[in-house]
Amino acid sequence: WGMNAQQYEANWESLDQRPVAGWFEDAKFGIFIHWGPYSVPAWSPKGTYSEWYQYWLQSKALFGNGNFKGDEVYQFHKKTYGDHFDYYEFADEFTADLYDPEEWAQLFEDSGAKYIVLTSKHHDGFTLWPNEEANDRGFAWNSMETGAKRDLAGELSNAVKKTDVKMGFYYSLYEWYHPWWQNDKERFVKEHFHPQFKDLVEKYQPDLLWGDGEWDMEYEKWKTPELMAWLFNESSVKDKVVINDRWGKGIRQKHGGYFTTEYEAGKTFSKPWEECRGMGFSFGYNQNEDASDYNSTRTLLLMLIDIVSNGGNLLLDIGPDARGSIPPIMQQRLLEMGDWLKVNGEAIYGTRKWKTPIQWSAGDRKLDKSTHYLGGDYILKQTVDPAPGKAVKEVFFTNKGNNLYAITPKYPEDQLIIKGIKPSKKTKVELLGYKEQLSYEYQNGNLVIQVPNLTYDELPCQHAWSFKIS
Ligand code: FUL
Repeated sequence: WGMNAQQYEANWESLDQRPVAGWFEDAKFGIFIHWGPYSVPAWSPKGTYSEWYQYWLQSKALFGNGNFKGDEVYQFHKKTYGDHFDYYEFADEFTADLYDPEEWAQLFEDSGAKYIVLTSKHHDGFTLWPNEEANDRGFAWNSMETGAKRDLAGELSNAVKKTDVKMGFYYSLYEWYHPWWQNDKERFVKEHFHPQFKDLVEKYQPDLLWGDGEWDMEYEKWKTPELMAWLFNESSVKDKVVINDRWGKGIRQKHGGYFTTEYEAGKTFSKPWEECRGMGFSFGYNQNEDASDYNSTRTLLLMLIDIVSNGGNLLLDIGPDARGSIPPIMQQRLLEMGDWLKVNGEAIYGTRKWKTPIQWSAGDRKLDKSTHYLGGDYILKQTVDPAPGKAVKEVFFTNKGNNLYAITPKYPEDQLIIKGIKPSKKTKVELLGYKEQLSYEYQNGNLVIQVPNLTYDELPCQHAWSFKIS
């Protein structure tokens, strides 16, 4: 994809011409990591984002208006840390003393994820790497000079680059309480945002940059077309870097690199795209979420399969704690997804959307509103547990070359019927992870596959099964 044969101009028309590197669309599964001073309290009301802790704390403290659940954070904060404990003091308790980047990298590999995206800086402005601009508030506000005293981002980048997993950084454009952001936006962009972003790029030469916090200001004022033209024409990653679509108000799902959705499963695009979400709801670690708030491995896998059959990637989030441990429930979900991908990865990685992404059963396909996208309910209702009269997604398809993969969320009893597929003389059918070829017939315009009757222990995997039709 010789993407750098050309110089890009500082406008979206030109920048949009640049193809998204093929590895991104092949990768399908990535891990998002939200980690920062908010990982110290690691608390917010259920159904909210714990990485927004400072915002809710301050809005209550400043305006006393009990903003969207803000009051609960304020009350929690007062009770736990007292009246005079400032959010900025969390930096010293963000110790990362159990942080082992090599161990994290091993977990990512074992999960089957092909890329990760770490919050280099969230909306609180704290950087996980030594950066000068982070301190232009007048005090140290980066991980190298506070609690952890380490280059957390750089260490992870080094560890991950020794593996086949690609390294990405999330980067928030705006910062809630940066004085220049509040009083002098031009100065914020010129003296803070642009040089800081360039420092991140040139220090770690990431494979992917995930902008965010863009929605409060137009791209012209952010001068992101200029910055992206620098990235594509001049930076050390100009030939490889992948970007998302959050680079100014109104840009999302219109311009940039690949398109992003956030708890919006069900949308699809012709451009490469990616759905991000937590395992429960929050992105940052939220100790208020219980085991029952976490989606099961099966639900998460069905989400992945659903998204992949629609041509997208899943960027699934984890929230390490302040000491640098990844909560075991998150590790377990990742490892179990990895077990499934070891058997079924062939039906996921490197595939593309097929002309028919999904085979539905008869019935009504509309979800009722209570089956929302925030939990995993929608996917369970669409696959294994439909309400009466509702259609169910019987088969998810993916395509790679001459192979069609049919992934079923239920292990078929005796037969799997694939509608409208005509085998040729050379057609072979296999079940991934099972040694023998499967026999099939062509009946009434459908491919009818004979499925071996296997016991629980004989099944090649759990949760979903992949039939390869070549
Ligand atoms: C959002 C942010 O506001 C959230 O905190 C989170 O980082 C998510 C991925 O993007 O827009």
